[in-house]
Amino acid sequence: MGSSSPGRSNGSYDLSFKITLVGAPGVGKSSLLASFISNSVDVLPPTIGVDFKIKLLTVGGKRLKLTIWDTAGQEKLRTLTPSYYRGAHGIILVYDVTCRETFTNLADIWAKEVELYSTNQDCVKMLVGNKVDKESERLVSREEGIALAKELGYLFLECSAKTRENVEQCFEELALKIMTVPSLLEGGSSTGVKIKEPKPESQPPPPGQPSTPRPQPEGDCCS
Ligand SMILES: Nc1nc2c(ncn2[C@@H]2O[C@H](COP(=O)(O)OP(=O)(O)O)[C@@H](O)[C@H]2O)c(=O)[nH]1
Ligand SMILES: [Mg+2]
Repeated sequence: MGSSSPGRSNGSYDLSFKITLVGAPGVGKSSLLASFISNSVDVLPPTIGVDFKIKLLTVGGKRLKLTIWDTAGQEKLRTLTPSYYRGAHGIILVYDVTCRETFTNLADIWAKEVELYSTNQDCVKMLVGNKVDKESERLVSREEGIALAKELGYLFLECSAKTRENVEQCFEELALKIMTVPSLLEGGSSTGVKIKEPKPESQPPPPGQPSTPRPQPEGDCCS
């Protein structure tokens, strides 16, 4: 991961940020990323191996390079490794507004993982409720989302990867917030300032290699 220092070699961007997407299987993480990257949400192949995509965009007058890490299906067994979180400037925690379990899991599981593994102390987090196009099937209210985000100290947005409603705003608002955090702009993020030691058994596998599953697989209520 490149640092956030300005003036990278090819001069095509001012700042480089790593953003990680997490959340239960089926909430629409890959769709959200595809929607943001390509402006289309065609049927996606299953994610295999470590997956990240790069998008260049201008936010707040700065040319940004966003490297966005998607989980590679490991979230089904909750085997995300520290490499997903290491050096992240921003983390988007996604739930499905039509699946309550994905919302309760965020506070119980994913927010704790994020706290454990994110190496940038001031890493910006955002709670995102996806699939708002399915309004008639909604089971998590906007107010509940706002309340949880407030409790956790996260940014909050609702969006639809399908209609693209608020998709760009998710990434732009996150990037704008990152740009207000001096410690995230001072470089050094490429190595990460470790504030907590990851669990010894949770070292990341090489890309494409499966990691050792933890017990208690999480069910997928949304697919
Ligand atoms: N209606 C609707 N379906 C969505 C949306 N986002 C994702 N999906 C669907 O939800 C399913 C899971 O999406 P996927 O991106 O694979 O979820 P992931 O496991 O979190 O990466 C797929 O069938 C998607 O087409 C959305 O905003 N609205
Ligand atoms: Mg996926």
